Amino acid sequence: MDLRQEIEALESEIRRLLGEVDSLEALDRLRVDFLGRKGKITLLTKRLGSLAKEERPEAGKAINRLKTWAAEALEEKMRAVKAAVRARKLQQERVDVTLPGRRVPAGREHPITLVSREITDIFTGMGFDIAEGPEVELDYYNFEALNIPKDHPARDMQDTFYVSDNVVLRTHTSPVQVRTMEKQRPPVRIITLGAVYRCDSDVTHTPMFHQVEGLLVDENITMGDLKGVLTRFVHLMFGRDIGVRFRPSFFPFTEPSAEVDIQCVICKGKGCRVCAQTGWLEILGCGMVDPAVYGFVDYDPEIYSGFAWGLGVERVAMLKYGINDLRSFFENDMRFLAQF
Ligand code: 2NL
Repeated sequence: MDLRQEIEALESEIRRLLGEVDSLEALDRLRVDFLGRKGKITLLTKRLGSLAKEERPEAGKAINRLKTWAAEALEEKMRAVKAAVRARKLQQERVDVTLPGRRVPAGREHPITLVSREITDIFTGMGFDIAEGPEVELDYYNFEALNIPKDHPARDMQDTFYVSDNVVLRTHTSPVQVRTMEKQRPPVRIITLGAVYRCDSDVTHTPMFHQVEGLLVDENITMGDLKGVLTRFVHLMFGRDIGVRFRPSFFPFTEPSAEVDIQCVICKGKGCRVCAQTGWLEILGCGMVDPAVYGFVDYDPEIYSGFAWGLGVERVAMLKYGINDLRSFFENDMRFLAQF
């Protein structure tokens, strides 16, 4: 083949190969194959020597043209491949900015939190302060100072979680009231709320539950004040049209003692399964503070009198929202919790 034909053959080979190239790596191999030190075009130059003298300038020019053309063609192809690679990358990394974001599932307040707040808001609205105290409590504050005798069944290992001989998990929030009276002279108007613990677990009892208790001590406080405050509470909590009754009862720390019933919120007093056909639901216990309790906190029962009450938050929440299974409060199923 003469040089001219070879130049033409190389040119068409390069054109063909350039058409097939689709990566920068393949393009670089092409450059080495044709324009490298041992490339096909470079090798052509070495053949000039074998030509007749008068043919050399013309052939040299032709090889240089091929070289320049090939370099430019490669350069141009490189720009095209780079653009294609970039376009491919952009397509792959495409972000649809119009897609809606992923929602972070928001937490909700637990129904026990909501009902506790509703109850405390009612009493703080009447002028009661909130008092706090430990959940791990001395036997003295949990039982002794509340006039609960040593042989009382509540003190049994079966009913109380003992931490040691004289330390228990509080079985009610009353010890907080004793501690407050110890520190503070009357008038005392406080409520306490929080977790309490009883060694009891079945369908209607959980070992931990929540109480709200209240205490009011001042001069000239009577059972009439107790009835007024607690009736007002029931009306704000369950509605003004709800019937309320006070029924005699017994607690070691109050005398006299009573239980407060409200008209059944389900059947409005007609009698149903929830109220066991009585038309009434027990909602809290209360009474005039027993003078024996004043003895422990050094209040003079000749000067001061007062009343106290306690209620279970889970029970109030069940009545208020018509929940029939106590265990729903402790399962933390979002389908239940999200409804309040
Ligand atoms: C109930 C009954 C009650 C009290 C709690 C109390 C506290 C002191 C003195 C006297 Cl420091 N009493 N608290 C009084 C009566 C009833 O709770 O059934 N709770 C769920």
